[in-house]
Amino acid sequence: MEKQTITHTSEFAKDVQEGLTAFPKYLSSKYIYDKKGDKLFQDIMNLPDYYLTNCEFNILQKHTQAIANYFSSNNGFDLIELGAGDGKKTKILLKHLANHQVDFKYLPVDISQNILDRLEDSLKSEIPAVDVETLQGTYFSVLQNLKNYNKRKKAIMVLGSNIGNLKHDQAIDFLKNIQLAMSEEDMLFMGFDQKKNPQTILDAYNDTTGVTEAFNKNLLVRINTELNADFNIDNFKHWETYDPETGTAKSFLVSTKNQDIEINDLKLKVQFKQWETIHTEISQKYDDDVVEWLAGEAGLKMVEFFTDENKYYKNYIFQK
Ligand code: AVI
Repeated sequence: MEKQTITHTSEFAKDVQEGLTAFPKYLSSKYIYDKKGDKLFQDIMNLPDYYLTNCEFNILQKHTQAIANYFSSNNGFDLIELGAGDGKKTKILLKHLANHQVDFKYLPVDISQNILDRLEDSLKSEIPAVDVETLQGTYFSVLQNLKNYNKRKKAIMVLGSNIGNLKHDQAIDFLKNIQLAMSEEDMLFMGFDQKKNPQTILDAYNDTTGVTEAFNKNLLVRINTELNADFNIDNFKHWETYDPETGTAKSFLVSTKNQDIEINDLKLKVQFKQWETIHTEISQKYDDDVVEWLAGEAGLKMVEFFTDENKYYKNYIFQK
């Protein structure tokens, strides 16, 4: 019987083909996040060296009342969180709002219905007073639909310095899309990891436990399982760089030997020379000037920020 040809037209297949036939090779970090990638990221957030999560947790804990004051309005408000995750940090705010009987609705947005279902279940048992409506989809499609939602104040929240995984031009587009969904009274509350001692940043992305390495290599694991490829992940090394001038941390996978990889579903053979790289992720670090510039380009102005005692991390409030 003739072997059946599977033609892959998925975005993942297309992007893998494009990135691994380019010079230098690259893959998008957005593909790290399947079920296993989500779990590895949860593990990263619990690493002592990955300071971002704790800093933001502390900021939310210390400034809950002030943040809540910015969000609140006489007719109540809708709290829209883009990339909700497990909600661990958001729950600090939700508990405070519920305890103070503030009139609000929580709308977590995520691409993964699985994550949203788990979040909704945990909220039902932990903070039953919160009115929740989950919204599954890409940020872009959900923002489009939210433009005229409810006609009352919107507080849009993006935690975790997720914007740092975008290059500046993409970050401006992202902010612009949010700005277009906002009206005059709405606010955007967003976390930005700050420039700091370069060693602290490198340590956050180079943990000795190997979790970040497994997270980065999950890209190759996905290509193996979803596109029928034969990457031997032991033949690649996780490598992190940080440029203190630009504030850009970069992740790579480095081929430790000459090797040929077959990606059967793409009918593609990819050759790697020894020490050749695949660039997989950027994690941008910021200062106030850069944040103000990005916001300005997107038609937003910074009205306030909150930080931790080391000034490692900042959550900014923006308005139109
Ligand atoms: C999700 N994102 C903000 C993380 C970061 O810090 O860039 C992803 C990550 N990559 C390696 N460790 C964590």
